[in-house]
Amino acid sequence: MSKSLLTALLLSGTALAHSHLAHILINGALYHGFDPTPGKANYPDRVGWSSSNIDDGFVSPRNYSTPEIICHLSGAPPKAHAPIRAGDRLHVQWNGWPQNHVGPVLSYLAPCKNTQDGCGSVDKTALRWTKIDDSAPVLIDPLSSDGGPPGSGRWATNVLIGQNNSWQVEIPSWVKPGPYVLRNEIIALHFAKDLDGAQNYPLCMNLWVEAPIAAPTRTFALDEHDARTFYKPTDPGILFGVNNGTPLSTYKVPGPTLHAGAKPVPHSLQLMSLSKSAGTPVAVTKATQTVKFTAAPAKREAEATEAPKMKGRYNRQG
Ligand SMILES: *[C@@H]1O[C@H](CO)[C@@H](O)[C@H](O)[C@H]1NC(C)=O
Ligand SMILES: *[C@@H]1O[C@H](CO)[C@@H](O)[C@H](O)[C@H]1NC(C)=O
Ligand SMILES: [Cu+2]
Repeated sequence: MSKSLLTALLLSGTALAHSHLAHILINGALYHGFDPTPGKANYPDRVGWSSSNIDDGFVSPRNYSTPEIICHLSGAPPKAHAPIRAGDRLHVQWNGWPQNHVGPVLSYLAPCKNTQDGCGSVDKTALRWTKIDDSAPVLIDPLSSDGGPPGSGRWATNVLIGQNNSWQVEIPSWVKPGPYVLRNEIIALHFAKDLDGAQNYPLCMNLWVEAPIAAPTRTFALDEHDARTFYKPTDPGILFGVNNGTPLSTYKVPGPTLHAGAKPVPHSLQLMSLSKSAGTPVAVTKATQTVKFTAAPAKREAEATEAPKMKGRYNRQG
């Protein structure tokens, strides 16, 4: 039996709460995410993708080349989209985050092309992504006042926790109007010194990008990365001894290169956003226009169909 398998077995009893997408906020308007825990009746007008990770868990490096890494385990899109102008910032609100789950926070954007309903029934394997945030640079804080081990520094996750577990993402002003999937991801590195020890938490949500707030000064083409090629289990930013005294300055954020036209919100400007109103999600018709989303009644889908199938599958380390 391998050492890491033994560790996994020893830790399997300690089911820690990890996280999911609680909601997103766009200029104070709140749109619902998705809660995969059994028995949750999710909002019918949610913009967060559904998944089958009923323990709020993660995707493992061994699944980096499978569809699971795209939008989490069995990820599937909702019909609704949150409208946002190009150049606007949105707040991704995670449902909590454990202090020890340190790592980078990443964001990717993919247009939904050749569809009749925007991203509402998009084939996730056809999505091609542009990295718009890699939460770099990692701040160096030798006193490690944020709960990390001595010398470990200050990770993007520490900043996220400090802002009520939320992260701000800017949609670049040159992004053309239309339907998009935003993929916000935390890679937790607390077990990443072992192969297959990193934990990826990708959250997907549907957006309807509208004309920019201000005309862009430059335009760019989007990148075309397949999420199944983002990471390899042996990448230096994936296989990384976070508690080994490895200097944080040597940490290399994994995945494709940040797009030259991306405008990540720096750590120092990350802040909380209070909900002022309920957002009005839209349904996309003909991929070029929208109507106000009118939701069917909520189904208790997790309870009815997911729970029995999932039983006993999630003996995983926190
Ligand atoms: C990995 O993928 C398999 C097959 O798709 C899935 O059953 C399993 O739950 C996944 N686990 C993790 C931790 O990624
Ligand atoms: C903090 O996050 C929770 C969800 O995790 C949310 O319900 C709450 O409104 C947030 N509080 C603030 C002040 O943003
Ligand atoms: Cu966890």
